Amino acid sequence: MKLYFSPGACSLAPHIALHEIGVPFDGLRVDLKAHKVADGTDYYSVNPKGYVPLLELDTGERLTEAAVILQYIADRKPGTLAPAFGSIERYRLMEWLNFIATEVHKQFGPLFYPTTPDATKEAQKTKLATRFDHVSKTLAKQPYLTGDAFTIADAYLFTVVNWSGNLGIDLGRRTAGAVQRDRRAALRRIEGETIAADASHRGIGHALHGDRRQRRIDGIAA
Ligand SMILES: N[C@@H](CCC(=O)N[C@@H](CS)C(=O)NCC(=O)O)C(=O)O
Repeated sequence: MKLYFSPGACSLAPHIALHEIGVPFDGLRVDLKAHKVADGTDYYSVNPKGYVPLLELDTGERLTEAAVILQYIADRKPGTLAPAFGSIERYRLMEWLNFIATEVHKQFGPLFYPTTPDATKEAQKTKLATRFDHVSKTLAKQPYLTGDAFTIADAYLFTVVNWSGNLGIDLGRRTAGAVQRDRRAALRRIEGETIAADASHRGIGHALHGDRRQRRIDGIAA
């Protein structure tokens, strides 16, 4: 399989999922400003939608949309990152994936555009805070979004929370705590892998590359 990704973008979620299930894949880096793949290929010729992530299967078939790609990856190792297809637990997972995609992920966009008026940015932040409040209330009851086990929804949440950086969004204590925990887990699991480069310009990059003290705490040689 091939994953088309851009560092720190939402493609980080399927990147994490691929590492979690341990299937071999090639990561192809896309420059979203130039719309070029690292080898110079015009990215629109790969994905006419122009955005990442895109997963190319060994058959050559191409899948887009993060929530769908995540489920495809999870279903390569059933029972690992997603409950069985057709079960009510699977619908609960899909409910979270849709929530993160539409109520969280896409609400971040206007915060990154320099032309967005300040009043709109403030309104977006308030909306995001209410969404994170819902996440925090869930994480107060259970360690992961759907219960006791890490799933693709947690990988997706981790990725979008990673963008909140210095934007001044109220994540809620539980959400921030869970992301810290997943960051440490990610450190253990993905050390030295291509995903480190994917994460490098955001918060996890700090954990992966910069925070030697945390690396010692986690038992990873600095
Ligand atoms: N609906 C898509 C949205 C993906 C998306 O927003 N990707 C962003 C990075 S997080 C992107 O590639 N933006 C560049 C563009 O839209 O041209 C999905 O859920 O996968």
